[in-house]
Amino acid sequence: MKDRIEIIQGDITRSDADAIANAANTSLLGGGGVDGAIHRAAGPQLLAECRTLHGCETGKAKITRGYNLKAKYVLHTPGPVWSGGGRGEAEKLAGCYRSCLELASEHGCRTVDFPSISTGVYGYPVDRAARVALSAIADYLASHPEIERVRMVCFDAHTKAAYDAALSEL
Ligand code: AR6
Repeated sequence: MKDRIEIIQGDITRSDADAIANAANTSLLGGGGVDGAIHRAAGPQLLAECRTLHGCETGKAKITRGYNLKAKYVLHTPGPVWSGGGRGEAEKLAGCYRSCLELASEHGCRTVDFPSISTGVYGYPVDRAARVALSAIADYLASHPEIERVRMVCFDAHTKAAYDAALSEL
């Protein structure tokens, strides 16, 4: 599976993948960080569709169209807020990646791009988040050949270095 996972540095709003994930909150009504950037790039129709979804649980995901994005779909997933690691954060974070990939498969996507969920405002230590994310992705890919490529789109060099290290340990 490792050969179907790529780590790059960049801006996920410019992604040409079939679907991109959004590090959302449980309201699905937008926010700062990558969520704000995705809503700005997709245009107001994205928020209009999100309003019809009535939120989403932490660790699950909901899908919308991508509107003005190149990506056909957005996979909205609220990550866990880090509170020391003893509150099921890792299971919830793995659930985010798995739930997004399940929706992507159901909708015929072959390529999916993710931001580093929970490692901004939600405070999840990036080294730990990277290990959880990549093992959840690798587990999914092992039984789902329909997904050809999953890319982690890291906003900064420090985040990319953490995912590069986690991938080499996988
Ligand atoms: N492309 C890729 N990654 C980005 C981009 C971008 N354009 N912009 C930021 N990042 P965060 P969270 C990175 O805070 O921790 C929102 O308000 C960023 O550098 O966006 O899951 C939501 O509504 C970091 O590495 O998400 C929630 O309330 C990563 O994306 C809350 O923040 C995630 O940072 C979710 O917090």
